[in-house]
Amino acid sequence: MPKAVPPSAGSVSEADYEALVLKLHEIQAVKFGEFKLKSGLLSPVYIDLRVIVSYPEILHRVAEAMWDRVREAEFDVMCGVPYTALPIATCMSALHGTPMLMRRKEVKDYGTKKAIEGAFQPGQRCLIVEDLVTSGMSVQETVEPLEKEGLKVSDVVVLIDREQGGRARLASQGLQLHSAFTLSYILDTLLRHGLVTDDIAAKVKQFIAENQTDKPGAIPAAAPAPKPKRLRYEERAAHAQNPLGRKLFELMARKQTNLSVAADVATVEEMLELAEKVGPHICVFKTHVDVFDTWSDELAAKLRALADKHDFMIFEDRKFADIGNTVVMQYGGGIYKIADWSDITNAHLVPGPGIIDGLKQVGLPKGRGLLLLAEMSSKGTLARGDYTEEVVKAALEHQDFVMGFISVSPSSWKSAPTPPGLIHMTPGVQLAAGGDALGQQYNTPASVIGERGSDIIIVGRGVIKAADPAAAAAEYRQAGWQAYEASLQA
Ligand code: S5P
Repeated sequence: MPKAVPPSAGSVSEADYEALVLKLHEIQAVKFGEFKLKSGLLSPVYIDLRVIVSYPEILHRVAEAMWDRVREAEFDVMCGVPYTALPIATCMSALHGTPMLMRRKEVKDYGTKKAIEGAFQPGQRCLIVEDLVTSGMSVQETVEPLEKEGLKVSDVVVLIDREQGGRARLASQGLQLHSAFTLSYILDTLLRHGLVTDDIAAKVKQFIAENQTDKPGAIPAAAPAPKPKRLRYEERAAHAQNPLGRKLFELMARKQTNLSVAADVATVEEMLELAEKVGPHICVFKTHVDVFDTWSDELAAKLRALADKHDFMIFEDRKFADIGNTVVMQYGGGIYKIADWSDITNAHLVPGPGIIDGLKQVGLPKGRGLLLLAEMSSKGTLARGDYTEEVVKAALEHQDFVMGFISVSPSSWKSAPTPPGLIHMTPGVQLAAGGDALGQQYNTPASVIGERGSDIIIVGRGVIKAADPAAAAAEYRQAGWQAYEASLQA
């Protein structure tokens, strides 16, 4: 077998590398036997480098061995691939004074939160630090956001190259892989020290040879799942279990609009005037009637008449958040009697599913639909990650009344895609990304519909503060619809 590791040029000697392999074996970071991988495949080798953090002295030696391999490479900053490589990268950075960056793994849950943390300048060269490379896919996931920020990436250093095609894959992307060890080197070293048998060594070599990730059909876990085709709104209608949800999809297809205007104006007169102006362009008119100093059944009737005239739905954005018994009274009664005139309303799931049952008791007999707030557009929102997934679960269990979600980036949810009968409505939309002074965060219609996988854009100030709200609504309508049409082709 050819020598798998070139002699070290720097402070880490060949004997140091060898000693480190023995240490890694001793702490069971590298194990041989029979292990079931996530993909279901049986592997004769198992590498788990997370354990290294419990052995500071070994962590130090790992960091030095990897640093030694990139002595000749040129870079200004380095970035560890989350999570196992982060302590290794931190150690390399602290030992050698090269600044480090961090890629957020959860960024998609956070709306417009930064993907890369740390100080850097576009044009700087960034070294990627990873614990292990198999196919090279997770390295690529780190390279993309770095390059998006203008950083240049040409070198990747790993502790162990499993020799399953990662090197070639990275090379095809213009990335040079440096590894402290190849799996063959580790195996040969342990064999020499009598720590693995000839039989195991042969099995590992056979496994590596048979599981090259660049061969068609190899390593099923590494193959990207095919992207499900996006359905047209009219096709989605047939999947909706809530009757109002079905009607909304039909309305959108018929009227060719996925725009909802948020009527956050100061008076009922202004609201009715706005509904008259933007009515022809929208599918949903969203209100906050509790900001007005007056409300009556007559005003509600006037708004309903406009909804019928212009063919749009009304969505009172009440954001219910109480126990089932209380929301029954709040939704059906009081001054507002929301359930009597608003097609759609929404709720937080903080109280648990009882809130859905309470609202359903009032709304379902009247043909209403409910949106659950799965995410929010505001900075620092707690509606993300596991919370969002709980909301999805509750929606799936109540599809007779729940018609969909208020969401920000539904395509990035763990549960994505949600069933086609559930609709996504997204606030925090303007023609240019940005925010306001109170934490609102804006994405563009193209991003919301095209990349984030939503169905309806909710636009407030982008329309109502425009000199000509009708013209602004027409512009947003076109942008939203174009993004939808484009996403059907993708
Ligand atoms: O997460 C949310 C949920 C909602 S419903 N973020 C939001 O901004 N909204 C509402 O959308 C908010 O109450 C307001 O009515 C509208 C956004 O208005 P804009 O002026 O910022 O476009």
